[in-house]
Amino acid sequence: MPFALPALPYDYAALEPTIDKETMTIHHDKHHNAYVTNLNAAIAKHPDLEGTSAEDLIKDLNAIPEDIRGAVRNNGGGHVNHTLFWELMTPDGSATPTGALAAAIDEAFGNFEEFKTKFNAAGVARFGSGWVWLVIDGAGKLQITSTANQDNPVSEGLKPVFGNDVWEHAYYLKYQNLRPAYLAAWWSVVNWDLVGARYEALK
Ligand code: MN3
Repeated sequence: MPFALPALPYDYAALEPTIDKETMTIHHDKHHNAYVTNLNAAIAKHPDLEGTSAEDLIKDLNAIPEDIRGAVRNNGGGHVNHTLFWELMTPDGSATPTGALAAAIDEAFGNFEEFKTKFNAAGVARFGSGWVWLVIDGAGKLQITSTANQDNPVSEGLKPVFGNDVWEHAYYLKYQNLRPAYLAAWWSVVNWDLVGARYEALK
């Protein structure tokens, strides 16, 4: 089995009250685990792909054999997206980005508050299930984008700096239908040290 469920880098209850323990447990142990199981099942049909990373698999989906392309898109994306998602949250992060990322956000969006407003609006506007992202585009500029289902911006040639999961499974137990309230609260658990370092590495 080439892919494995990574352990959460903190306790299931660590992000309370923003994200409750039960949501984290189901989200990680059931949803993410299912993406890993289904990705392994797909790759087992084409063992020549066993040495390829999940991110490389979804970077060029046209190169994936047609019989498993949909499964790799959904489950490879699900694995990559959630692996990043757990890492980019923390119970004890700083309140705002710093350094090069903070400067780039100010340049692209005016200031951090305006950036958050636009990011939250893109998350609300995503109809159905999906993700909202901060990405670096081909010109090296920051953009807010959103993807459907488990699609990841790398499939479009973009570099995701961080993203938020707006599937109902990410917030429904605590926030019910109030996706805007979840999006607004989520900023308090972002790991800006990791996200800032990721921006430096990707730009
Ligand atoms: Mn999810």
